[in-house]
Amino acid sequence: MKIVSAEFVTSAVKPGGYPPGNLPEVAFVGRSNVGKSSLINKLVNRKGLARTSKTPGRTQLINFFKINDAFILVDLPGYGFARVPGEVKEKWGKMIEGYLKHREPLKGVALLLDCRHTPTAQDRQMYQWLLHYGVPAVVVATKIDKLSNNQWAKQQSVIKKALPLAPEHKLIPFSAETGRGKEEVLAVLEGWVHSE
Ligand SMILES: Nc1nc2c(ncn2[C@@H]2O[C@H](COP(=O)(O)OP(=O)(O)OP(=O)(O)O)[C@@H](O)[C@H]2O)c(=O)[nH]1
Ligand SMILES: [Mg+2]
Repeated sequence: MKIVSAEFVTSAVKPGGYPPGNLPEVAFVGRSNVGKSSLINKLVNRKGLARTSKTPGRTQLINFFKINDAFILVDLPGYGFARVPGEVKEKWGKMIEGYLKHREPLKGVALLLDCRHTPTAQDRQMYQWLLHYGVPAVVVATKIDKLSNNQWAKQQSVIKKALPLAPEHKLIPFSAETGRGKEEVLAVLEGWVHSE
């Protein structure tokens, strides 16, 4: 798929703020700092489109980006960030779940995991939740530039076992630094946005 245009549409905390219309949407979920915003930027080749940061908790709202005037990529706030107060954490949880549960144009979700780490309880919960609701999903292992092929071969089994990964789901190694995995992720998204 060729990306010819990418533009920020809006930020929202609740359904009233989601963009109107019914362009198909694809959402990115995962722990804070896993690389959701970086992945979006790499997919669309626009470094500063989604704001990224070394500090976890950068994305605090649901951000919508329109691609090719044909579909929307949704950057969700990260979960599992220890340094936010309980109250805020709860608000974020509701924001993420509220979107995933009720968003009609949602066609699929990419769950991002850091390739170096064993999935956390929240990662597994998120994955099980997607399975339970039958949301089309793909699992993306981010920051793959940090592992050798050998290390990834081992770590891949750790991740598959921990989730545990269902046979219908792909696990795609990805790097926002090198672009590895970009075409594969785009192909999955293309399948979703063109499905009826
Ligand atoms: N080496 C490497 N670093 C990456 C990669 N992707 C993201 N990073 C770095 O990881 C940090 C977090 O990236 P973000 O894209 O802001 O992460 P996020 O998931 O959007 O974080 P929140 O908005 O806090 O939920 C930044 O310092 C990025 O430069 C990657 O593929 N390789
Ligand atoms: Mg972010």
